[in-house]
Amino acid sequence: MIEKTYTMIKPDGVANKHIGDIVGRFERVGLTIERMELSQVSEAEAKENYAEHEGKPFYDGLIAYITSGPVVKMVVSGENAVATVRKLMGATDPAEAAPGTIRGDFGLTMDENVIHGSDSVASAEREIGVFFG
Ligand code: IDP
Ligand code: MG
Repeated sequence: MIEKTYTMIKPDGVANKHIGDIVGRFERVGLTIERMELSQVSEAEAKENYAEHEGKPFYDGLIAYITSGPVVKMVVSGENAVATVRKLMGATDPAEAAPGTIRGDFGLTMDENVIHGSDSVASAEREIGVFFG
């Protein structure tokens, strides 16, 4: 099914100059970049996006990290876009992420894991609303 997902290159991914490589991986499998914007995530957007993690021990650090520098926000579409982007991202913890995945290739720890991607079509719709209005 053709669907849209929300994905975001996190501040470490931008700072370490992986934008082109990551966008290239999406295009290589045939996904379409529908929207793309480099900008800073506000504290309000960060809290809305990560509401499910409020109260967890890593929550404050996560909000500080995601607002610490520019990110690249994207809407990506295609067949099974949500699952395909998650597959290309790899496991949440870069230490567990397979080589060849974005997190496996560009990350080292869970505190800076390079990229965000929606985990369902419903989350994608919500997150596109948060970040693109
Ligand atoms: P996901 O990004 O693979 O969907 P989630 O469990 O939804 O993973 O967690 C959201 C984000 O919160 C992760 O990408 C990561 O940046 C951060 N995070 C999750 N668990 C931890 C942790 O144990 N320590 C530090 N950061 C974490
Ligand atoms: Mg998640």
